[in-house]
Amino acid sequence: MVTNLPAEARAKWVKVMEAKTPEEKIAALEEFLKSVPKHKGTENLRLWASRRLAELREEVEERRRKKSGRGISFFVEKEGAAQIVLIGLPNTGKSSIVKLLTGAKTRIGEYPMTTTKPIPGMMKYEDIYFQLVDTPPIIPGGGPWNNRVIGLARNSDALLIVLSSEKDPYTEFRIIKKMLEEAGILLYKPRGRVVIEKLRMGKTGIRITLMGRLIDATVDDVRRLLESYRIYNAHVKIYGEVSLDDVEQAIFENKLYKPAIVVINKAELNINKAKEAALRIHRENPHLPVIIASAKLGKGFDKLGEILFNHLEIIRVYTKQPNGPVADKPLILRRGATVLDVAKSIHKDFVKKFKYAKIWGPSAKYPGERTGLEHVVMDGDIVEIHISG
Ligand SMILES: Nc1nc2c(ncn2[C@@H]2O[C@H](COP(=O)(O)OP(=O)(O)O)[C@@H](O)[C@H]2O)c(=O)[nH]1
Ligand SMILES: [Mg+2]
Repeated sequence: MVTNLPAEARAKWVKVMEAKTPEEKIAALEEFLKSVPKHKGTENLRLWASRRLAELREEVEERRRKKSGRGISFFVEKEGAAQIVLIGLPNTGKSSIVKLLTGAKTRIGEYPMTTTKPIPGMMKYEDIYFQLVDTPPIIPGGGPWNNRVIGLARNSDALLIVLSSEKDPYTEFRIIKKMLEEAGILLYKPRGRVVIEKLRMGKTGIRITLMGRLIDATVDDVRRLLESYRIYNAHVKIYGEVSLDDVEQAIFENKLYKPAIVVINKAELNINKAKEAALRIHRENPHLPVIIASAKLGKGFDKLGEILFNHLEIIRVYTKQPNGPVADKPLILRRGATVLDVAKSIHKDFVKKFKYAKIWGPSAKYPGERTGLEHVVMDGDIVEIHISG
């Protein structure tokens, strides 16, 4: 980035950070934008700030709509193991896919823009459900729902990017990827990550925790950079490989990684085009699963549940009370979770009173293995926690 922002602009940014309500944030951001000099070095920052402004204005508008009870709310309560938001251009088959996989009553249109609000439905996978959310279309060059669909994407657990083989699936993918990136949503895990937690209370100074490494700067450089933005109390966490630019970027926005799966729909209309696009997208984004499918024929979605499950990096753990039956509904945890996470999700007191756990299943060395809180659990484990008192 290297924005070389003048002191005035940096001071204005402090006001943005301190703003509490969306209205205050909007006012502060407007002031900030005015103070940012217009040159190549600040181009991305200005673009980002304008977009953030647009999103905040939508948020305020949305709240007003909700209060008045009129208009359409875009908020969708999460249900099931994960919320998966569909995203795509008009007429690509998003509504057809949600209807096919969940039975949700969402309208399918011969003409574009039939969907005007998000509609959720539940898709079964083994013993869990994924919540699929149908959405209005993204329209290149600006559509009435673009910002709000991006907002839904930001809050989701994963995305299903829906492309149509009818026209040009590869170009559609590029458009959506670019739009998400401009909103700070990444489809791949970045090589490094910076988290800046601003501390309000007390004079703690700047604490820097290196879980990874700074590639072009020292810890003191980071401290000086933050101080130039008048950030004096913060905890900075550095994961993976991080440059000073990444740190400056993180002062403004935290980039967000969203797992995504690409669905090339309407494949029966032009199977060669679908395959070509799949290859190209896969070559350029080797981490992204790509599915070739047809909602019309109901084909290509057999493996979607399994792919989602793996790509989301979640696991199922079944709890049981000593001498009790195994819960039939699993806890959903992140891969790498430990007995501590299991205990926490049962009850906060379970961590304090913890004595030991007994484990059956993939992570147990033998059935009923006794472990401590640090034991890493795996998909399919049965965990019995013993507490004192
Ligand atoms: N040929 C074909 N048409 C489809 C397929 N999926 C959806 N459609 C049709 O494409 C049109 C738009 O579908 P819809 O689900 O409303 O798309 P949305 O705008 O992305 O929600 C409708 O006429 C659907 O019947 C498919 O796999 N193949
Ligand atoms: Mg639709």
